[in-house]
Amino acid sequence: MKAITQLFLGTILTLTITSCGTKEAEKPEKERINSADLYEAEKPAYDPAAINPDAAVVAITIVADGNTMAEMKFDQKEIKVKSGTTVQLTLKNNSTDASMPHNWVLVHDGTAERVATAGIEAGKDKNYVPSTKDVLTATIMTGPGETAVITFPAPPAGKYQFVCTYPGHWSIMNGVFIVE
Ligand SMILES: [Cu+2]
Repeated sequence: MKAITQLFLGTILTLTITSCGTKEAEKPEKERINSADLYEAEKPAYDPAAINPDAAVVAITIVADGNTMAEMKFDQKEIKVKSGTTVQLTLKNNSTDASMPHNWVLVHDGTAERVATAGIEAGKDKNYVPSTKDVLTATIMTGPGETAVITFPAPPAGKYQFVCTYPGHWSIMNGVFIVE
């Protein structure tokens, strides 16, 4: 009798293991856990329009100066903001020379050159801002004496870059944007 019971239990155990083993494989493709899905879920796309009305607003003014390629510069090389805030960024183009249009483009760290190069291709109609995931947000292109204001939620904590994508400007007109 003991032997029969053991055999019986053994059979149940084997059946259970077998059915567990086949269940996962029988699941439709989309119900299975997929590492790529998890990666997407952990990294939602940044939405510059998703402003939290309760967030503190941080006003930042950045000035673009100079009337020649040798003189042109942003007056700041580094901007720091706290995560969870709303950033209201004002770009003031203080130049007086028609050859000095500037914009302010927030990009993922290490992509300033790539974005600016793609910006040339994007052309004047797109303010020299390419449509790529490298770009988080951007102002319009300002002419001499003009000002542009953009409001956007601080992206997730980390290091970013800002850059002017007017052709020929990126290597001088860039800086670091840190979200703490
Ligand atoms: Cu510029």
